[in-house]
Amino acid sequence: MYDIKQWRHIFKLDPAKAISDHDLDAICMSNTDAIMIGGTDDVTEDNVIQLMSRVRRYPLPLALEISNLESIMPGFDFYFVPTVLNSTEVRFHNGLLHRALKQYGHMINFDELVFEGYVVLNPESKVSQYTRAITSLQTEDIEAYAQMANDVYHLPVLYLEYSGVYGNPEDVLAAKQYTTETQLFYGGGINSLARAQEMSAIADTIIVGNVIYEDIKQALKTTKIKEKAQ
Ligand code: 1GP
Repeated sequence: MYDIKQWRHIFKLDPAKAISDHDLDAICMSNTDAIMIGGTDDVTEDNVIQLMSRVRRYPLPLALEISNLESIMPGFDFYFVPTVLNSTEVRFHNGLLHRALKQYGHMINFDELVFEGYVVLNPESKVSQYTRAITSLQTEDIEAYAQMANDVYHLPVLYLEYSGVYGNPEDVLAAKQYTTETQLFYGGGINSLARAQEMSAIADTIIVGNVIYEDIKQALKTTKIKEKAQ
């Protein structure tokens, strides 16, 4: 069985975006640790199943990050269930989870489920608008969320989600001081090896998304963070 604690690099594929077989092959044959499928808009059963079946040909862990109940399906190694800690709406804390458990609770293998605390930090991002997150956070706020995840909720993962912009390394470092047990994910604006190196020196795991669709060569270079460690 795969151990997510060992993952240092994840490519996140958006099922609503087109990717050629050539680019998908390069991503899946790269040195990444895992592929995560997830997005905010237009995530459907149809486009998730299409992408899953294309990625499944490759021998690497595959996770679905749940964005809505309609696109949940069997066949993934892991299911990441976000709880948006700075959302103003209960449904993004536990409301959708409650609905999912009511509907599918009897058939869930909880060993495959990873409850993921999210702190959404880019006010311009779709995820921030969709979840009505309070993004005007000071370093102290981020530290408190990290403490909440690590010491109160005992979440396996805390995800600092800057989606679309590069975050502030000092804030990531502040969160890292508090996540002694919880695995710290960082995602947002990683579009070069230099940025990948900077954030992976702080966070436990980096998530690389948009650049896959914007500059595949730079995307692939971000996996070089793993070469030094090996
Ligand atoms: C998005 O955190 C991921 O959910 C990655 O962010 O798309 O900005 O790389 P980018």
